[in-house]
Amino acid sequence: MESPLASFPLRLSCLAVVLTLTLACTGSSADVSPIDQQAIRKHLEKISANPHPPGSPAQVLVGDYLLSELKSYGAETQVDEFEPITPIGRLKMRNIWGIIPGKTDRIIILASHYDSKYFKDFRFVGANDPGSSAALVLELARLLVKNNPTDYTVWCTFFDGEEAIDEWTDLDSLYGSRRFVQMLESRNQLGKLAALFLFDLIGDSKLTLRRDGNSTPSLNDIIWTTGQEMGFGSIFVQGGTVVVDDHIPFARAGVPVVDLIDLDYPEWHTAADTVDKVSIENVATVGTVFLAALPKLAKALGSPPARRTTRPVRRVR
Ligand code: 1BN
Ligand code: ZN
Repeated sequence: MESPLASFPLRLSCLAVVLTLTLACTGSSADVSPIDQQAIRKHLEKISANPHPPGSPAQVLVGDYLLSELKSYGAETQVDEFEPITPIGRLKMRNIWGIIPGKTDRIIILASHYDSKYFKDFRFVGANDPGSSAALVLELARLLVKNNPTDYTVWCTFFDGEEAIDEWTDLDSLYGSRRFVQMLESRNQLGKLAALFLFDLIGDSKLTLRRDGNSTPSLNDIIWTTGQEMGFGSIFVQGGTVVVDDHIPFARAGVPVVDLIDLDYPEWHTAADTVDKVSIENVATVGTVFLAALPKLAKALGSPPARRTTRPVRRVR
């Protein structure tokens, strides 16, 4: 008679196949995501503890928090201070970014704004706008320091002064991103920038992200197809929208851009945009999909030429 153990390896491999299929069928790709939802919650609570419009003491504290987190991950940090004229006078602002080295000096920017909109009549902490996206970009920085899956240098960037101080106009909005593009131009670094990926309002409990018409279609397609293939078609939905946000100064300068944003958020720019409205799971899903798409995005942007470490050698005939 055949020993009960004789078919053991076969049974084991059958079990492995069944387990793999079960995981695939339950769409649990997010289960293996490296994104730490507790970390996102911690960042969100810190960033959205108080109203923090540009120029306020609370915004200085939020900026200091971003800097100390980026440093704690091992990223080199940079700060650009500026003082634009706004409808309520000059305001001190800071753009902040963490640098994650790659094999080349060509740059991909992952970005969020980190100012909450100034409202004089009510308390606005901006948990989804911008807390959710600023928290995600911090978490992406932590993970990318450990493993940058591209050859690009990645800058995890936080823009100040995205919101209009009064009414949204070309001059009263996007203070930080307009300044950032000017800074890159003045440093002759704009040519090094391969793409900018912007996150904004990504924490609605009914999150629906539509391709933005001001973003680069081929890059949009990579992200939305990845999201749908991973089983998140209810978030990465078909259809389009057109958004003006921090990606526009970059798009105007000829940089490929994507804005991941859901403006269909009932609490948008109201006192009810508080931490309890943010779905940490949806924020994490956006991060999981973006991380899965990143190698494909980098490939689509072209392999950057390797940074020369030695002087070119002249061939002698
Ligand atoms: C995004 C988040 N925006 C402001 N907070 C930009 C925007 C302003 C988008 C007005 C649509 C209308
Ligand atoms: Zn806003």
